[in-house]
Amino acid sequence: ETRLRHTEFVFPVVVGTCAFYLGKKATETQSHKWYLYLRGLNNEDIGHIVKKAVFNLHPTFPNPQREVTAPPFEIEEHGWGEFEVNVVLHFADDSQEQPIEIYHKLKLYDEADPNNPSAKKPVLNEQYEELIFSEPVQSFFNRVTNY
Ligand code: SLL
Repeated sequence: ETRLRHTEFVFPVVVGTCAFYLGKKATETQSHKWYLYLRGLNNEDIGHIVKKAVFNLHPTFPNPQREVTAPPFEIEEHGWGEFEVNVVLHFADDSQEQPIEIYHKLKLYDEADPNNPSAKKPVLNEQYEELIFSEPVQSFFNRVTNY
């Protein structure tokens, strides 16, 4: 299938984590509840472009490779420590694009106030990414730009 030369399609997304200290319910291994997600920049649908997100967690988690095959591309977990998450994105079949990898840090502590884990505020860490499809396949390009 034809690839469009000199053409680029850019799709902005956000990879994020949001963590909540469990306070009185905190235990040694589960001090926080957290969410990890991939979303469109303005919360728009991304399911027409991304078909699967694989979230590779720290090996201390049971079944650390978490696959989400439909939106919302999000997982919820409990844990005790910060680590770097590896996120692999798989694109719609008609894109004929290879998966890409993004690294993102799960933050549990607010560095402005590191000694106060009991702070009631959730700790948010979001990262802007641009998915860049250069010389995209024509049918994919037409489909996503007319979406
Ligand atoms: C380190 N950054 O370098 C840390 C690793 C791993 C956190 C943090 C597991 C939770 C569970 C969990 O929170 N791991 O046991 O279910 O040592």
